[in-house]
Amino acid sequence: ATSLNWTAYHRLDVIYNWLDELAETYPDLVEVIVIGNSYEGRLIKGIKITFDEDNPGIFIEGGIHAREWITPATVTYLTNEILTSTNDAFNLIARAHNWFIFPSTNPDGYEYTHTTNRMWRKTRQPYDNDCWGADPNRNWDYYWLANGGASNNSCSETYAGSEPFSEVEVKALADYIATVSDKFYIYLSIHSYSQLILLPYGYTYDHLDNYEEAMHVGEIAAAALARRYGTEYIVGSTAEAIYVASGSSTDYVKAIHKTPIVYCYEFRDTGTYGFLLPAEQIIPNSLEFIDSLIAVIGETRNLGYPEIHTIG
Ligand code: 0X9
Ligand code: ZN
Repeated sequence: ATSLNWTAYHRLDVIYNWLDELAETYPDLVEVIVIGNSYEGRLIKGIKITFDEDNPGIFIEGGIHAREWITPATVTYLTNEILTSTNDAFNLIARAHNWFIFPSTNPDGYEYTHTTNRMWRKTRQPYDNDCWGADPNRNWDYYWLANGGASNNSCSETYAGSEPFSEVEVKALADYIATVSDKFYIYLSIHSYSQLILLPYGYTYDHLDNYEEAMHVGEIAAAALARRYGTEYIVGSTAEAIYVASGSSTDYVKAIHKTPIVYCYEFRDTGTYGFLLPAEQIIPNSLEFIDSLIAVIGETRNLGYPEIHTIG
């Protein structure tokens, strides 16, 4: 039997053991995917849920920033719903897709936030000046270190790394994505906090070719999210809505793999608790997120996806 709860935040081994249990419980659907090892030797583990080989896929990247604990928690909640929900409408949508789900893509950083420094963000590779880690959301090989959207100082919270893909966790994720990029049409990079749905690009103020369409889908998603509890998300192009961020996963996936639907979510809240979001909010955050995801899927389908890939 599988067991996890969403009334507390969990250590990495608890999450990983649960993924293993899912594969044992649902051997025909769930495959554990180990894409590599972290700098400190931990597995980078996710799952693929395959309902039908021909289904369009959705890729979900959680926990790239270590301290954003709500993201692995919510991503695992979604995973559980995909496999166990008794809601017929959600089941239909879930089973019409395949799912690539990585709840914790920065495992060294995540464990460090549990053992040593709750506010750690980066990876844990040692760099110069007695500083550790690069920002794994500034380390991707697309406009790396461009336009002031990252730092070349190893002590900075937004250190881009010594070169693109200097972080083994990021390289492993990018390499895995390359092997399956033709199997998914939605890529979501999950962060906290600020309650935002962000479109590429982050490295430039330039808009996507299909900016209007991507904004429209984002607005539909934010409206669906708000209908559950009134939680307000703002939708926008990353550089405009927050700040220039270069070398991020979403810019890379959009530009290199031409994935039609790419968003960065910034989950609850807007600063009352910030990264220290109480665990009582895991389930409400998850329920409203799932509402928004259903809306993204539905509206992209209305626009002719995944058959036609035109957002670029
Ligand atoms: O700065 C970041 O990496 C993200 N904000 S956070 O507070 N979670 O660190 C925003 C990244 C958004 N940009 C792109 N995904 N391009
Ligand atoms: Zn983040």
